[in-house]
Amino acid sequence: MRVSKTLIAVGLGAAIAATSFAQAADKVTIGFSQIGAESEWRTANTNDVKAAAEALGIDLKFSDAQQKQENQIKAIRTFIAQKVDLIGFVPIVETGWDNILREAKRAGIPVMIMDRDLKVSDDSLYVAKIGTDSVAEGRKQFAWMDEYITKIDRKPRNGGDKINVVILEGTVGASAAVGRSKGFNEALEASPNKDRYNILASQTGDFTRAKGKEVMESFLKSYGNDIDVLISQNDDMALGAIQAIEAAGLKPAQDIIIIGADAVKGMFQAMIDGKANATIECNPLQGKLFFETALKIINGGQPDQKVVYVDEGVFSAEDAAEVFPTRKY
Ligand code: GYE
Repeated sequence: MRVSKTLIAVGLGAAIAATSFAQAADKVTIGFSQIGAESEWRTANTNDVKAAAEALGIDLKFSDAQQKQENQIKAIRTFIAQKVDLIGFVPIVETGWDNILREAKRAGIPVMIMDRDLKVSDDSLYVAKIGTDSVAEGRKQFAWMDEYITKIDRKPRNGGDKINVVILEGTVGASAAVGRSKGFNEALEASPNKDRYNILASQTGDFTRAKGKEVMESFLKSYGNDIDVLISQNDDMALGAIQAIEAAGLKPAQDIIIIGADAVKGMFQAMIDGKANATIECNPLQGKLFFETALKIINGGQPDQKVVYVDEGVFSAEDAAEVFPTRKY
């Protein structure tokens, strides 16, 4: 029975169409809890999840948690009651998953994680994870900033002796925020240029454009002409911050160097328009690998690797126009 599920799921559309009604009813069912729609990245991720499931003939039960962990826990509980073949979810924050994952384990339903990392007391509570390496992304944000400051021989705007940096953090407790902060701070501490930087402020903008704008407005009010660099833990917050910077009569990408994360189209456009300097790629197209791995697990196999981090690049204003036509999200 398990084997025939794979054949149906990975078979061509025509093969699925040709199966009997009984076989079609035997489709693999996967429950997936997404965190919401906070960013352009997330929209691309959701679209990719839905398209990948459809391409593999999977019956996807998709649930949107509207940025609330409690909604994710409820959705997972519902999937358990529905006896789905596998549960997938994006952990909105790192902690607080032990109990619900134990419930899934007791019910014999395998769980897979997508995108963000989580911390559980027992790693056997999930079978596989497909995601992105946020610590590496934070390190790359520092490295790009440091090289660029050196390259253009940037001097502090306020005439002082430190390059002043503000940071827009992502959702509090989310691995994508925790990891990016960790990577950035580690790289800063380890840098021979450490002393040329001063972190003026670091605050959450919840990964949204609106919050990014709002928090940047307050940074500008407090630190006015001191700010040299904005490190934004995603592109959407950077795009909101650009509006605040322009409204304050400053030139984004010049007065304030802007470095984001995600590499979404909106940020490419901002770089092409000369309003942002760089973005560290975070690839949301994880659906195909995720569901192929899920099918393997459902049919009694093992994932090739328990944790897979997808490949990611770095893009700057210099190559934005050339790369833009090849971008998929
Ligand atoms: O960077 C951000 C999103 O978890 C990696 O979440 C993801 C982050 C992404 O909303 O834009």
